Amino acid sequence: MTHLVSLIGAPTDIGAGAKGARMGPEALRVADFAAALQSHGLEVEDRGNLIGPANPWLPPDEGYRHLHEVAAWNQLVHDAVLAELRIGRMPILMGGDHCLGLGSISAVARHCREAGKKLRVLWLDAHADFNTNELTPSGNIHGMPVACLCGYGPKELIEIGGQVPAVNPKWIRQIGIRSVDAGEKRFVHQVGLEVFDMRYIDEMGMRHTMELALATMDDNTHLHVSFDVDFLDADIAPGVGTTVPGGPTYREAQLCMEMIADTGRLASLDVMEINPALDVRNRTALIAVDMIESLFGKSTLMRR
Ligand code: HAR
Ligand code: MN
Ligand code: MN
Ligand code: MN
Repeated sequence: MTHLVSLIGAPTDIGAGAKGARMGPEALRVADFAAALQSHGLEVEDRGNLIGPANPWLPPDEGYRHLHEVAAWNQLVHDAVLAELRIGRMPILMGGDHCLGLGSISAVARHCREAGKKLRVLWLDAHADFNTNELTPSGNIHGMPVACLCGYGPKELIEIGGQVPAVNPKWIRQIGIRSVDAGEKRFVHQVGLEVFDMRYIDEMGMRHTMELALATMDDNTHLHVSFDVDFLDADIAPGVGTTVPGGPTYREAQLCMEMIADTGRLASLDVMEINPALDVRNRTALIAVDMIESLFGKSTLMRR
């Protein structure tokens, strides 16, 4: 929608089960993320990194690890993302673990309310991230942001965007899902989340999947993409804390990104969970940059 892009670094793994996603923003910079975006006609400002609490690496307390620190980081992300949207720029959040999708999307939802826009969220992930403190097997809050956005979670997380729930589950489409905990699965069904899991993609193909995921948007839709890099098959993106085999191939993921680009509606983006400590020669940041280039129209030689 706009060609003005702002990069926001959120160097933390406060919600994750492995340390290292705190280095994600720097890995993207080393992979020349800004220059790649500029090569597609975007004007890019790197706002630098947010500065939040350190990771104390504690066990769960009442089903949450680091709840207060997670809330503090999400508040910082919320404020930074909202500030960019209010000046008409497209925020790109460089994570950091995926618990920060909560702050980012809470801000996007608030902006949509203010601007009278409809919101569509594409959640590209191996995981549904729909746990609560009672359902979670780990206490890691990066497994909970979608539930929090839908109003299921602790007060200090669900209220960040100023309205509960921040997001109606009907606005969300999840794509690439292949690892969901047992209780989480029941809850996803109960709430009626629209999930295009790997079985669906295997049977119906990425093209049909994306046609459905992108259907019923219009000129007034703000499209947010929350890209958890573990969405990609672990063979092409090893540098994430929770790899799950059997994800989209390079070509399937490219098609997914290209079809999003073709809508012309992308208005905000999260790039999450890159963990350089687990990576090989920055491969995962490089492939993320490659995918995001397609999200901004790189591969589109011919328009239908
Ligand atoms: N479902 C697991 C849990 O809640 C794994 C969490 C998700 N990991 C992520 N987020 N990388 O997508 O502990
Ligand atoms: Mn706007
Ligand atoms: Mn995730
Ligand atoms: Mn994930």
